[in-house]
Amino acid sequence: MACHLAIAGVTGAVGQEFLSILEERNFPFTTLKMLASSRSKGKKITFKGKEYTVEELTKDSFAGIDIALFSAGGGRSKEFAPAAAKAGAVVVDNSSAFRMDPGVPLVVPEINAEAIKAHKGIIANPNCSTIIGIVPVWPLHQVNPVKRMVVSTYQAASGAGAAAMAELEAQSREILDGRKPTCNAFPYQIAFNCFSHNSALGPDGYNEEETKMVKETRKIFNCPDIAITATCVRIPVMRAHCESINLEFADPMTPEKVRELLAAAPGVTVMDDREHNRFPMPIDASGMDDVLVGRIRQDESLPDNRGINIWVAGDQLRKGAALNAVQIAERLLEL
Ligand code: 11C
Repeated sequence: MACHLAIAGVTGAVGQEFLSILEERNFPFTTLKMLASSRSKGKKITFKGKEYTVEELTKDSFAGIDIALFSAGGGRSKEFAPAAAKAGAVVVDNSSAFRMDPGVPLVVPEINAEAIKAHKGIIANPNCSTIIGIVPVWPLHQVNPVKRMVVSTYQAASGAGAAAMAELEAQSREILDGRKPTCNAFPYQIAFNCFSHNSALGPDGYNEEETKMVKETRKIFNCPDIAITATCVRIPVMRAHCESINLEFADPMTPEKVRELLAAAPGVTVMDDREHNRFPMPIDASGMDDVLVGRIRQDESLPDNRGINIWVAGDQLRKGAALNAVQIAERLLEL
C-alpha cells in the first residue's frame, strides 16, 4: 500500500538520510511533503528525479498525510507531532519528546515490532546509542536472560547533527593548519580529542545520553528490572557509533553460542576476526544497515561463564535513526 508521506526536518542530517533510505528501499508513497523550519522554507530538493520545495513546518502541514517522519528536534516534535496525529497522520518521531510516554510505543522492529499496533498516532524511535547497543543484545537475551549490562559508548559527531559533523571537519583543518579550533556545535574541541557526552548532566552525575540508554532499553525489552549502567563519550569520528558492552547472563554463555546466535540474528553482522585482529570499526559500519559485532569473548571475571564482552559498531544516521524509523513506517503499511 502506498501512502501520503511527510518528512519534518528534511534538511537536517537525519532528514537527508530519510531521503536516501526511502529511495534505496523503494518506499511506496503517492505524495511526499518536505517540511522544515522557516529558515529552510523555499529550498529546492531533488528526490527520485523530481524537484520538491521545502515548506515551513506548521500545525496545518498534515492534512491528508498518512505517515509523518519527524526529525526536527524535541521542541518541534512536542509542538507539531500531536497536531499531525490529530490530523490523522501516524508520526514516527526520532526525538526524545515522547519516548518515555507510557502511551507511545518505543520501537526497534527487530525487537518489539508488535508494539507498533498499540500506537495512538505517535510512535517513538529510540536514541541511536540505545538502538545500536540492543539490536545484538536482544537475540542473546531471548535465549539466556541478561541480568546486567555495562555499556561504554564511543559516539560519532553525527549524533549531534550536520553542524557538528561540519565542525569536526573544520576543526581538523584548523588544527592541521596550526590555527585555534573554533567550537560552536560542541562545547569542547572534538578534532583530535574526546569528551564526556555533551548532553546535560543530572544530579546523579549521569548525562542524559546515559540515562536514555538505561530507561529506553528497559521499555523496549519490556524488562523494568534489567540492570544497566552506561558511560557515554563523544569521539572524533564522523558518523558511526561504537560501544563496548559487558553482559552478565542468568546462565552460562559461551562465545561460540553468542557467535551462533548473532550469525542468525536480523540486523546483525558478525565481524570477529581474531586471527587478523580485525573487528568492527566506524569506517566499516558507515553506510551499512546492520550493526557489526566483534570482540566476542568470555568475561573471565564472572563465575560460571556467565559473562560475555562484545564490541559493536553501527551507523548512527542509519540504524541509529533514519533506517529504524523507515522500518517502522514499512511495518505501518503492513497493518
Ligand atoms: C548522540 N544519541 O549521539 C545522540 C543523538 O535522543 O535522539 C540523539 C539524541 C536523541 O549525541
